[in-house]
Amino acid sequence: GFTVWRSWDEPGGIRDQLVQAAAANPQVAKLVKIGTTVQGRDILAIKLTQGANGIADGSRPAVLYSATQHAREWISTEIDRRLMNWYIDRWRANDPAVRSLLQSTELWFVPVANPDGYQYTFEVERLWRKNLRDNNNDGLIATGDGVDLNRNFPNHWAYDEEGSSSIQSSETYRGTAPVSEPETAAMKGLLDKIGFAFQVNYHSNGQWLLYAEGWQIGTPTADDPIYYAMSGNLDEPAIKDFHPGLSSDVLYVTNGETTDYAHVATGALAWTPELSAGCDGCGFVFPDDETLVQEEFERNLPFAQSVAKSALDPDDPVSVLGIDT
Ligand code: 0X9
Ligand code: ZN
Repeated sequence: GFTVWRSWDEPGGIRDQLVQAAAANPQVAKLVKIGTTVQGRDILAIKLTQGANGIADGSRPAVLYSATQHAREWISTEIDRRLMNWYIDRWRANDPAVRSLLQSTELWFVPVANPDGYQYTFEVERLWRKNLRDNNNDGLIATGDGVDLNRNFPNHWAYDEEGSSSIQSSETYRGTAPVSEPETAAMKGLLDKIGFAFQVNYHSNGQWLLYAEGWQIGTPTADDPIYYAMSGNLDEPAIKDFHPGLSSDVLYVTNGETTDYAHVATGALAWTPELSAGCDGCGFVFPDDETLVQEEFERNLPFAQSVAKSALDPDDPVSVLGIDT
């Protein structure tokens, strides 16, 4: 067994932990089923806000921390899960800053946006990326199956072959239509319903802090000064040693990508942090090492907190955070 990593299905796994976190903290946490996967698993979100179960979803300024659209990127689930627990623990300990934050703001967590694929990486193929769509309908999951959930959103879906692929076996296969996948519909439904001020969509790896839009180089939204202010610069990045920048510019172009949709269709400012590998050459396989995982969490905590604090006044992080646009 692993020290750190837990699958979705196992007893005490991520699914159970989300259910239990909500059940144990009904005054601040609400479990929301946002959809059902191709194979029938629940897609689960947790909302944290004071009086979570007695107040309508989306009635306060909101932030979404999502993770593991790509099955193999386990560190992203772990960062998201630890962040959720950090807020719950601080709330339980009566931390005045967290109490006050959660009276005014909703923090949403989707630690596993692709539960089928995530489970598959524990049981069958550690480096699986996509969902478990049976592309050729042969009743089996094999190489060639799956849709890249981060290419299946409506914004500029299928815009070109560089940013996504029409070929089923490609790792960036976009699916047969925008939102063809139930996992995409679940995330899109949540984005549409809540209207988040910010989304932080954790992926791995490479230590990038990417912001939308990323469907072509020079996409005009990068002129939003708040992105610059909140992401920092090369000398002083908002996440230590993460290179900030427009996703298409510093990494590569994508289309049908999640944060582009969140930005253009729902008005969120949306980032894709590409978390650390954990060692030179570890790639997507972050070491099963509590110290390294906790270090990665602590590295990511300040930016996650800044985003949460800014939700109260998303147009003016300057006044909230004291940073200069
Ligand atoms: O390709 C992706 O979906 C993300 N990288 S990953 O290695 N985790 O697969 C990056 C998406 C960020 N958006 C753009 N680069 N436009
Ligand atoms: Zn990814």
